[in-house]
Amino acid sequence: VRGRAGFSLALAALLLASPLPTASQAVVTEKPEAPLVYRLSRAPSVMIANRDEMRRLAYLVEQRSAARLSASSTRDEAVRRELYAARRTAAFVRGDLVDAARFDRAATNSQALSVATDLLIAAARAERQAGQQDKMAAVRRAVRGRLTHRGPADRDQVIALRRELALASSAFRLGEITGFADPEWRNDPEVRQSFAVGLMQLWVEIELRNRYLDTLESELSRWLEQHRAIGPNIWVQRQAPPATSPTEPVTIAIWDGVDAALFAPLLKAEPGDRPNGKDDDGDGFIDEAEGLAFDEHFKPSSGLQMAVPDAIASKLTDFERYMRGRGELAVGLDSPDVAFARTWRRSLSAAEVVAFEEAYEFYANYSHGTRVADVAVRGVPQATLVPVRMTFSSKTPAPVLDEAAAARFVSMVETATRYMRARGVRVCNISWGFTEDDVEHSLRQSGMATDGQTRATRAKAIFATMQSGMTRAMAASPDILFVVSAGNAGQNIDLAGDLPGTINLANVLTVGAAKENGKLAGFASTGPSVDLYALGTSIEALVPGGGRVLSSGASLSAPQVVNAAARMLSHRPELTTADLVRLLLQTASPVEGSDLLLLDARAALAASHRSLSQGRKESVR
Ligand SMILES: [Ca+2]
Ligand SMILES: [Ca+2]
Repeated sequence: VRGRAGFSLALAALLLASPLPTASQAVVTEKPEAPLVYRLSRAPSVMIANRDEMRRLAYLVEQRSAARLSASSTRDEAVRRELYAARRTAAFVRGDLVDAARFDRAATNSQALSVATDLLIAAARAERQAGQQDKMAAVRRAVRGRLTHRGPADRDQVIALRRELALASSAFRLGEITGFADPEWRNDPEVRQSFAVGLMQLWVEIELRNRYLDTLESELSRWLEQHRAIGPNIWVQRQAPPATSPTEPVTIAIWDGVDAALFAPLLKAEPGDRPNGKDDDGDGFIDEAEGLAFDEHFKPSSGLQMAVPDAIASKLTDFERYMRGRGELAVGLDSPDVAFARTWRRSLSAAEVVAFEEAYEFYANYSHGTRVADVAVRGVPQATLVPVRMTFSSKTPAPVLDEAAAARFVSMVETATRYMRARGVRVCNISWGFTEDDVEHSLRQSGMATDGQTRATRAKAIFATMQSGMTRAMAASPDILFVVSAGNAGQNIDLAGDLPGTINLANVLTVGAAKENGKLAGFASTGPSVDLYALGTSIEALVPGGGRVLSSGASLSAPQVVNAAARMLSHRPELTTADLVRLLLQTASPVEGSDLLLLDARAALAASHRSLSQGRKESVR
């Protein structure tokens, strides 16, 4: 179970960067097919050093992906794009630049090549054709030439590629392979397509792209200098204005850890149960004075924020700065924090990667709820904040999601929702989630079931237990609107079976991430269960200690819907959950060139003022 603030852990680095989607919401839901698997005879770290082995893998991936693409005519758009993206990566490994270009177009559904593919092909061709002396000069000319064809519409791609290059290092990648991919392979040499593609992608990065690193990075920076204009931000006019009349109290739950000191005025301690690990007042909640807490095993715990391990404590400010640098890179900035992130990342040896990744993952999780809460409570002076701490593990392997963990999860969810009902919570933010695949992955990582079929069967049952338990708990809480983030895996959550994003109850809204211009964010997950979209890119938010960072992810889209609902309730506390859902959805609207249903907090608030006189009768739940 992971938070969703746009960070990635370990193997996420091995998962294919999602192809740039042009389509919006996928609507075709089809029966998931058996995953493509590959039996790797050697460890990933051995394979990556062997060109022939990698080529063999590339031919196999090409063959199977092509077969799958031709086997079915109606296909989920995201799945189709992913298969073409796999063929594109395999083509690079096979050394076929013509195929790489062809599959890139199919993967992005566009006549123009993606910037990353375009520049890599141009650089590789220029190097091949150049004489012995001036290879890099020829590469630079070719790259610059290609970039002259790019305009404002390509700005996001240029920024994304530049960010990737700024943090790129072959040593870091090799550290990820030995530290994360090898152990995974030792647990089961039969790996998924995403793993195989990830491995090929790292090969392309290390063997092909990184030789042009400095040239590519400086040319992209140069281009950005010449294209400073930022596109329209549609969210400004959708923002709810500051309250002009007195507001009513409203209680909001953040199902995550928060920095209590930062939100002290919004936390209301209830008497009776001090933090001592015991249920002093016998109400079934332990240490619940200001909020409830659960550890990474879903067991009751104490403290609104997870404890910082000693090894990380001295580095918290560095990781905050690193995160800030990454956030600034994501908007195309150059700054001292960007330089800090770049230098730190590139200075790491392969042996240091696992510790670094786990520590940064810890920081991302540790700061997650504080960022989410900050977005949720802005401009709601009468908010009471009820934190229910989740603890996301940053260790590899994370605690296993087996049958016992599923039972604890269900118990946690029951206790947490009962607590929220007891505290009078009206809106609850859930910026986390997981899929059946995550359960399968957890069993695999823990070496719990080595046989693939057994593992899949167990994962299905474990996931079903968690899903039905959570559905039950939410259904029993009709006065609470649960706002769930759709996630950042760039997948159709209905095909992936995401929990709790695909729980379709009347009091659950699932929110996906859109960009400043109102189009789908590149990482955004979609699917029929996604009810609406809100801004999910480059949002400035508080981190523990009071600093601010820019970060992206559907984790920060969900609290904007929470905020809108809280603003509505702070004017009209008598609105029911059904009223909130109806008004939020009725007022949400696409912008031109998009068919996403986009949150319009201003319109929703205005409609909630109007709705009372006419809306009372129809809003009976
Ligand atoms: Ca108690
Ligand atoms: Ca106690």
